[in-house]
Amino acid sequence: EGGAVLVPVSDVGLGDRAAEVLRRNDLGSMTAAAPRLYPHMWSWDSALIAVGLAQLSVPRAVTELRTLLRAQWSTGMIPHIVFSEGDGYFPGPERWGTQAAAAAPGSVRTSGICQPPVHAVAVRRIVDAGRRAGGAAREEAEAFVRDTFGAWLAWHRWLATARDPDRRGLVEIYHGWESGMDNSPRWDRPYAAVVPGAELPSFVRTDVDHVGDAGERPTDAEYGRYLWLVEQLRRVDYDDDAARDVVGFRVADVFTSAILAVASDELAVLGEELGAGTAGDVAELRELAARFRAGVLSTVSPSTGLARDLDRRSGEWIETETVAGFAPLLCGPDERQRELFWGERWCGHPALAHPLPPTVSPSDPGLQPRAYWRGPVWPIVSWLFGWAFERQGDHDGAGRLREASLRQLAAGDFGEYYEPFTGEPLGSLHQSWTAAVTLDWLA
Ligand code: 9WN
Repeated sequence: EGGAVLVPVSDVGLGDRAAEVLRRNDLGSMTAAAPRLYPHMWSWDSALIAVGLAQLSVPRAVTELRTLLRAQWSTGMIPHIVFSEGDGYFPGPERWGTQAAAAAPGSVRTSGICQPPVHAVAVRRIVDAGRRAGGAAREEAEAFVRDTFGAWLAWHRWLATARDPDRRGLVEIYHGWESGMDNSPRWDRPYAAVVPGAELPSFVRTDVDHVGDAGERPTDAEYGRYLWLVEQLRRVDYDDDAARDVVGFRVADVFTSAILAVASDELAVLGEELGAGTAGDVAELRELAARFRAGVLSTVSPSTGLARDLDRRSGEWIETETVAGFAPLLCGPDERQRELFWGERWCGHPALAHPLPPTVSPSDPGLQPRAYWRGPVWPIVSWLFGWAFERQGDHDGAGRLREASLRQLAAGDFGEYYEPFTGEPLGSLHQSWTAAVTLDWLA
């Protein structure tokens, strides 16, 4: 897998170190996203963690996703956080107050918003790992797909209805956290219109206690807006229809839409292969894949060649050039985007420590190299593109991302994100999904 790239000798042991990170962050039936900063299960993290776990133990990877599905709402939504018993993270379950939501599960505490639907990608990886191992691992992986196909389908359906009511082929998000790229400059314009009310209950942040420098995290002003949106959603008990009318942030997110497109294709193939779901379900998933791919392509800016988000409240395109602009390349081959991706404005920029996609173009003077989603390189983003390239038969592109990523990760810190020009790990260290994608790259 990943092309014929040799791992440097100095990297011997990297896989063992990555496995150790996952073991230490293992809470039993879920994996904490990070040891201190994120002591709970996050939705898109758990999928990527399962990709790594599949290399170590297929049953443990299955357990991870079964735990996540136990938190699924009756609407089909998979919540972005499933809370463990651990504390120290803000906002915790009390602040979310989802127990009042009619659709929330009774037995598990969750947040009330979602994250990108990368899960079917992980399910595919688990099946492939199970088949390679054979025997009981194969049986367990395949049984898992048959058992849970309906739940994943419900999740995709919910995104395609509640979050795309006009059937544009674009998923709407109600919070920057839903994009997984919390403070990306993509969201600056829509967030400028979010003005916390005086009624916003006071709060004390904990995240800044767990990173080297508060400058690597969002600002207090940003947190005020994040909490205000939670407050607005909580007041309507997270009801989908009411939320659409009251929430101060409504953006059609191209990156999430691209993930829904490609994940729907993956799920359709799994359904067909394993005889899970009906022929109608599979056809529906194929339609979703086509609709969301078309939606993503409809946003491409003729001048920059990058996909754009659409602010549904103001009706304006968001022109900010971020890595999310490569959404078309994530959900299908795209020659123009491929050239841009490897070109001087992005991975080919001479000042980069490694030829990997930073969250903002290095040619953009607004890039902030240490600030979270405003410039650093996120290994999971590199992994997603590498996975997509491999899937498209672009083994060269996938191999280049793998090789550069393994060099970036060689010191074994498993940073949450990396400074693009120096290669320094930033944010939380021993981040689970960083360790997990390392294991996949090494497999
Ligand atoms: C809010 C867990 C999560 C990731 C997100 C990342 C960060 C949370 C936070 O951590 O978000 O959901 O508290 O900053 O932005 O992508 O899933 O690793």
